[in-house]
Amino acid sequence: MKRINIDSTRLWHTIMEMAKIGATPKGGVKRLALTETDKAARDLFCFWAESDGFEYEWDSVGNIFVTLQGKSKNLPPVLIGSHLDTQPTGGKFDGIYGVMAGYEVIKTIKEQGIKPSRPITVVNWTNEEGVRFTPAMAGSGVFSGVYTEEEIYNSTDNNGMTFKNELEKIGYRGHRKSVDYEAEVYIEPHIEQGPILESENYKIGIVKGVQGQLSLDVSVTGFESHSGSTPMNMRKDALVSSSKMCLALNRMATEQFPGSVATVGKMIVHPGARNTVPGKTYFTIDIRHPRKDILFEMESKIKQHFQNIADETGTKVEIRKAWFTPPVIFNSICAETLRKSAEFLGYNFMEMVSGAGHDACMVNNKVPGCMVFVPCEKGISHNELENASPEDLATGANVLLYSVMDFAI
Ligand code: HGY
Ligand code: MN
Ligand code: MN
Repeated sequence: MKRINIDSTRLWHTIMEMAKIGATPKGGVKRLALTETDKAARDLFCFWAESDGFEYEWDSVGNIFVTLQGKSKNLPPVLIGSHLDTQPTGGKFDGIYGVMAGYEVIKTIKEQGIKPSRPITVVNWTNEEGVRFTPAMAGSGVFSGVYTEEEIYNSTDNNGMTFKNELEKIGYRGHRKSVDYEAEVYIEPHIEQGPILESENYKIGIVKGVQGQLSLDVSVTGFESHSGSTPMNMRKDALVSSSKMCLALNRMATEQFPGSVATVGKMIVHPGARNTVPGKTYFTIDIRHPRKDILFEMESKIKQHFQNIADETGTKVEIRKAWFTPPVIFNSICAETLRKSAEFLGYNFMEMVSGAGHDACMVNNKVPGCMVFVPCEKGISHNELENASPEDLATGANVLLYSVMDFAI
């Protein structure tokens, strides 16, 4: 077969066009799920699909599917995808690269006049980041049967707006039940979001699996009192108690559980007045580890430690599980196909496990699949400085192109 390539200039252009939607002054992107900026990115994706003559639709939780039809319309598609929603201080490439690389692949195949034997579909999953609505990976989770539509519809943001209403408001609540979609195989291209590929000079990461992720919500209740007239030994300071808990969590991850990571990413302090001792806090915990049993051991240690701290500080602590995604092992045949494509194209590659979570973790419950990583600058991600080179992005898209053709032609 004559060698074909994706159009790297066009791929870079589509990513930069998407990056204009929700662009931040520091060069990042803020596009939280189901906001007007998310709608604008969705509209642009559908406008491109319409202009380029692809079929497109969205399902009951707003996942958008863009399809290059095959000789047989009835065979389940080869599915490629990722997400267009971002972190509040997100970058141009996390998620967006996977959707645009998939789109560039179906454009290339169509331009080459190649008619695949089965459909090839590119998907934008709703609410992968889980910033505005929990849980994360909600759209892919409903598609895969991990979450029910009702669970996700009833999720609310900080202002009490429901996922369902916000989805309807932006016009992306489709009729077709997400869980009814089938696919033959799923491939998710993504930037690594870590430093390994770049530091070890590899162009391609064949992702064998993803570490497990446990998200907890913590509320600490003390007693509001006057910051000037309340003696230190009579205080029930919810923020001091929470700070001790944060430090205990950090020590747990750095000293007791090697290979784990733990983060308190968000904290709300009530009432948040300079001269009132805080009576209540709410904060989030995100812990990750390649082994499920270790995550559960960390969870029980957290409960013990936090209760001891609450007792010492005269406060009350409540801990609720927000979501749990077990460690994932991807499909070996799919990984082998990616490996063969990288070899055929002459790109050096390494096999790896992903530190970050992805929609592929959810999809893996229903459709065999794998991920292909490309390097990002200094491994920086979930940061407005996130960056990647047009060459590296094109390399990953070419590996995707040959892997997709292996499954679909
Ligand atoms: O949290 C994650 O790992 C993903 O980036 N949403
Ligand atoms: Mn992502
Ligand atoms: Mn992310």
